[in-house]
Amino acid sequence: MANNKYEAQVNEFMEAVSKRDAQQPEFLQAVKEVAETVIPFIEENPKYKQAKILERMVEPERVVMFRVPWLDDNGDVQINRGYRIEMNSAIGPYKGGLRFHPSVDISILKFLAFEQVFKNSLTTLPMGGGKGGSDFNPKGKSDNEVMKFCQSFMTELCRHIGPNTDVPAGDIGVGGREIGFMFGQYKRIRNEFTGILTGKGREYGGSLIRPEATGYGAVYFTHNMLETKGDSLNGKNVVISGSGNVAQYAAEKVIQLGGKVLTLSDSKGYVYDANGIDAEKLAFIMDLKNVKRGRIKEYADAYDGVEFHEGQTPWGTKCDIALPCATQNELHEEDAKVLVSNGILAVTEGANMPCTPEAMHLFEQNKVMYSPGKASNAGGVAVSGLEMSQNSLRYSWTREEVDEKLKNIMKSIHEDCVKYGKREDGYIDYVTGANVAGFIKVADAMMAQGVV
Ligand code: NDP
Ligand code: 2IT
Repeated sequence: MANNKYEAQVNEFMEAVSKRDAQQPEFLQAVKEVAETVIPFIEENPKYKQAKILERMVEPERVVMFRVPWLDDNGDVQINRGYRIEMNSAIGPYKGGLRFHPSVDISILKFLAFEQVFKNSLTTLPMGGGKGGSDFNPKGKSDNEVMKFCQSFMTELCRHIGPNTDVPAGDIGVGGREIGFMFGQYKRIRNEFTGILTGKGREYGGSLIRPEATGYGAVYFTHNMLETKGDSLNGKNVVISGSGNVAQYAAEKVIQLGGKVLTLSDSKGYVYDANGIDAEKLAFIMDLKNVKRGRIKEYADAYDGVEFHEGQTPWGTKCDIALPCATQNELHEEDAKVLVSNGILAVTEGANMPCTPEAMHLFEQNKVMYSPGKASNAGGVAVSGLEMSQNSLRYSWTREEVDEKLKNIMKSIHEDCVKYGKREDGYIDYVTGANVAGFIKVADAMMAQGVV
């Protein structure tokens, strides 16, 4: 990961970014990880240095911030803040999710938008990078309140997006329900049925496999990683965090490939099922989370032998593979130490930046296979890209066709990581591989388009 030869250049670059964006810790964290791995490449390819490509990439092309007023079920006025960060459009329209969570601020969205630029570049599809959302908390809100909020949010957002401009999708707190409400409002205001969001329902332009894509993609990527050692997921003990969209479908694919899912979690704690969460139990969890909008604790209440560990994350569980699929900075150095001492083989990020830099370095030092989210969770946005293609074609591909394309894209991302990240001793530095491969495509497009 870090290449000490160019430490001075990295420090100088980070000082400049930190000065401008001092109040944005998550953004600085994401930039630093990229700077440490990409600056050595830039130093050895000075054309990118002269054109100040990385300096331009850390400056969003546009940041939109707006008021979102709405009426709750009591008739009281509520005010939230909405955002869209249009980070980079060198290789395609801005593309990336919307997050509705009380923690949402400029720092979190800029980190996500920055990561998205590299991730989208890796997918092989023509998508720039963006991210948006709101500090709105959907938890405990009625469907009517969520609809009111989504309509107000889209009333402003619709001025800034379009099928050739910016195409948002879901992220934390934004799933099929929210996308539907926002799509309806866009269509109503603009009188236009067009693919301005991805993750839509099947009946109105959504792609098959989009709900599954991030989780499935992360597991396909894990399979590709294990394959480099002649190994597979079959019989492996897998610890997953989160119990939302990404975690659920990661669990589904692990089960299908013969692995044993021991845990899932939410912000209140984790459940441990020593017998493994099988397909039938996962169906219960999907209904609990997606239909009843319940808490993961209720899984432990419903099944014998399942433990609920309140207020804890699942990383203390002995396992072969860890899939952090909840949120940023959810796996710390202490957790990494425990995983390593328990003999972990691979850590694949389903979430964006779930491992802290210290945890990441510990995995690297111990030669644990470790993949950053921008490589291993790119399946979601990749199928979003395929949804955009299908919308443009006014056509839809079958489940098998989309799944096959997803598998091929994850394989291609893995190959790119190996190409730019394999060391002389054979260790694959997926962080460097993903950052450098993602950088080159965007950088070359920016060079070709002049100083814009
Ligand atoms: P969901 O909203 O469906 O689920 C989020 C899950 O993470 C929930 O279980 C939630 O628990 C938990 N969680 C959220 N915030 C926290 C927190 N601060 N501390 C502990 N747990 C938390 O989101 P997704 O599954 O879509 O997203 C999960 C991660 O994957 C995010 O990092 C997202 O950026 C990333 N991602 C998502 C993609 C997608 O296509 N959806 C694509 C690529 C990456 P609780 O209910 O208690 O809040
Ligand atoms: O972080 C991500 O890649 C996403 N939330 C999905 C973005 C998308 O446009 O599908």
